[in-house]
Amino acid sequence: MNAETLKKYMDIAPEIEEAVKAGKPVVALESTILSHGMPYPENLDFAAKVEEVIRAQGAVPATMAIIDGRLKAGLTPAELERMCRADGVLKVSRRDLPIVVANKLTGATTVATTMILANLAGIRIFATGGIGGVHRGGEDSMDISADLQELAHTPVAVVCAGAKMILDIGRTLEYLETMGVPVLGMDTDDFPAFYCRKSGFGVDFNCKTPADVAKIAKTKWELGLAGGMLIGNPVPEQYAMDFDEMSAVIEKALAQAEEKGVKGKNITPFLLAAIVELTGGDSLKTNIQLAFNNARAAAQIAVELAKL
Ligand code: PSU
Ligand code: MN
Repeated sequence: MNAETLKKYMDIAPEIEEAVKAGKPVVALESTILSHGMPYPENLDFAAKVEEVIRAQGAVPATMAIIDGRLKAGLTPAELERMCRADGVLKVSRRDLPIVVANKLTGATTVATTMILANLAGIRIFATGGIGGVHRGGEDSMDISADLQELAHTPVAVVCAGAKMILDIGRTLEYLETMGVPVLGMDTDDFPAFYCRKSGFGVDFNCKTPADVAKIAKTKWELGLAGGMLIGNPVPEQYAMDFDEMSAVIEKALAQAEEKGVKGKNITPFLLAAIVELTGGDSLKTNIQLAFNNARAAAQIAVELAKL
């Protein structure tokens, strides 16, 4: 997209635009985690603090959203508040993007859409909580998050705490392999399972330091290999939840979804809210801490990438 067309559709905060131009570290953040992944007002507190975590490492945060049809990189406090209140805020994945923009609607960006906006703004590193993936029973329903296709095509490295067990983690990793997406571990051999540090499935390479990740990202893109990378960063030990306990909670949440006939784009937000309720809010604390942990790692990776 040329600069003129970009300006027609997108507002990039001056601080972010300058940092990108100067080759300084910038980290993208998504807004679906705010609007459809966490309750109000905890999401508002989180939204402000996660930006501070990134700044503390010497990087610039860039939260993405679509507001009244404008693509946004970097939100004002009032815009963050609007995303967190989530009143009339749509969940926007790749297929929804032209509809929301053309009709001047307001929406939160998923991992897929945040990658698209980050790429438009020239940002290569993105921190989230968990990614979408192949849903359990996906071999019949064909419910596979657009996040996975995006990782195959768009050159952004996504730092996550793995995937929730609401998904079929084995098939999610198989899909990423088929699509040619490197899956790296942040000092782990095991791909993490969001609330828990291990999923029982391996990563392609265990990176001991943020510099190791930056070196692989730089190499991938210099080689002209299209698409992104996924970095699995396990939740810190003290916030990790019991695997068996969470497995039982997730079974219950899935049963509720089935009973209520929840489908399509509503299934992920439904399950996230059900899990918070079933754990009496404990899962939310873990969710917030793992997202901070990912923001910190992503900022460190962005700092290392800026040195190369
Ligand atoms: N998984 C989480 N938390 C989240 C999401 C997924 O643990 O907030 C959000 C992300 O924005 C992700 C989206 O991109 O849900 C995936 O939705 P779907 O499965 O409909 O593609
Ligand atoms: Mn889906």
